[in-house]
Amino acid sequence: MSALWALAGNPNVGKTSLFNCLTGSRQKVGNWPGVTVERKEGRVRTSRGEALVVDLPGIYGLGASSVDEQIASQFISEEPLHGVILVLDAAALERSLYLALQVRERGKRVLCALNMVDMAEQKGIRVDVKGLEEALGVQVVQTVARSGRGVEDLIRAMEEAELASEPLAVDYGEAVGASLRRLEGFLSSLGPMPFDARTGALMAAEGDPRVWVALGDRSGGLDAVLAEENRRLEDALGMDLQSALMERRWSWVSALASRVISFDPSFKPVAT
Ligand code: GDP
Ligand code: K
Ligand code: MG
Repeated sequence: MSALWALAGNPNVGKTSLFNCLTGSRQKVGNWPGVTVERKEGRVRTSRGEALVVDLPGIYGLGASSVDEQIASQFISEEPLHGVILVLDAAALERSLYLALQVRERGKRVLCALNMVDMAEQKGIRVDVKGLEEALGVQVVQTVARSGRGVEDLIRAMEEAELASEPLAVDYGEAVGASLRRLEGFLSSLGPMPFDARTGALMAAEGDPRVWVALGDRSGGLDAVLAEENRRLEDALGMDLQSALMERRWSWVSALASRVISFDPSFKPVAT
């Protein structure tokens, strides 16, 4: 069986362009089950055989608040993936990093395509690729999907990269960290779930309805546990768990962005 990869990222970062570069004409186009959202899959020839790549709808996070998010995050969560090719926009990197954090936080194996490096160069933006790799625990390949630059490197990385599956550990601080651990403990006590307890705790904290669906009639106590944690955090931080989680993630993202993005000091914008 060929290795299955998901191609994921924000809207308009070049996923479909990259998909076309990777698969050429070896594509199959259809719809996602039950909806009229286009589903593309294609085959990539590698030196080790073949890989199957699925082009996912563009998303900003792994929630379930739109059909696109439901399709993409369910695919990433539930399919037996070899890895996720996460497409990042080098010219608007900060926005891309929230999704990267979320996917890595769930312990998914990720290979990053830092796309649009031509646009970044034109704007005098430099990205510290090594720093990005270390912070996310991923390999980063620079690409220009419009011209095909870097695509051979990406295919080689799909064959050879040792992708970390250890979940990224974000420091949420004492209060939020403790709430997440209690939620995790509660979920573990309910018996087997389709995702690990840490992922379940994060999803429950985000209000992702799929946790409630997965737990079915075992979900009874979850609302009470969440209400209790929200009360604690309102007292300690003045916000509920979901807001605290988002705030901490955005500050993690913006700290990382300011470490790895810089501007070429000799850059002069071209007069138009
Ligand atoms: P998707 O929404 O993520 O699937 O993005 P698309 O592949 O549809 O690309 C969005 C737009 O960006 C299109 O106009 C592409 O031609 C363009 N594009 C994609 N990759 C690159 C790139 O690396 N550099 C530049 N300059 N444009 C790109
Ligand atoms: K598009
Ligand atoms: Mg697309």
